[in-house]
Amino acid sequence: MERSYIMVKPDGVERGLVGEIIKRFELKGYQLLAIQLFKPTREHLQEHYKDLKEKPFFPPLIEYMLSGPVVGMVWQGREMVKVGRRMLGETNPLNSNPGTIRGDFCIETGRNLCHGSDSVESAEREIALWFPSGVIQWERTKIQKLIYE
Ligand code: DAT
Ligand code: MG
Repeated sequence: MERSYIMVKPDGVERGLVGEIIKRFELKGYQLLAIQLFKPTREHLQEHYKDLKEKPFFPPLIEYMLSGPVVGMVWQGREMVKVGRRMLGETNPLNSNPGTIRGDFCIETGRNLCHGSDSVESAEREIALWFPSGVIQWERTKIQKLIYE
């Protein structure tokens, strides 16, 4: 089982899309391990996006991420990182297929609603950054056998 850090960005929170995004991961069969509304500091966001700090879009990205609260989540399941990103869609929402979150609900790269870890290593780094005291590792009983062989 893999874990991924999935985050609803300020536009998604303010537009009332938190429930819709949670619903998609729940209906897929993934398991929620942690969820919290955060008002992160600039330093925290710079750490989260540190791989992008040389990019020209880094300053506006940080301002956008500071524009309101975000909802950070940890989801767990088989191939969670790859499938989670497929469920989010492409970085540019105009390249995202209908049926994906970005494909269905947004238009601009700089307002693309959600974040998903891009590798297992970055997922574990991001989970430790946003949930430093750890997450609840709970076992599902009956439903686990209905979702996995
Ligand atoms: P993703 O969020 O799909 O993993 P990323 O990690 O490359 O994409 O970039 C993080 C965020 O930065 C992305 O969600 C939106 C913004 N961004 C990425 N590429 C951009 C670009 N070319 N122009 C403007 N913003 C960009
Ligand atoms: Mg990324």
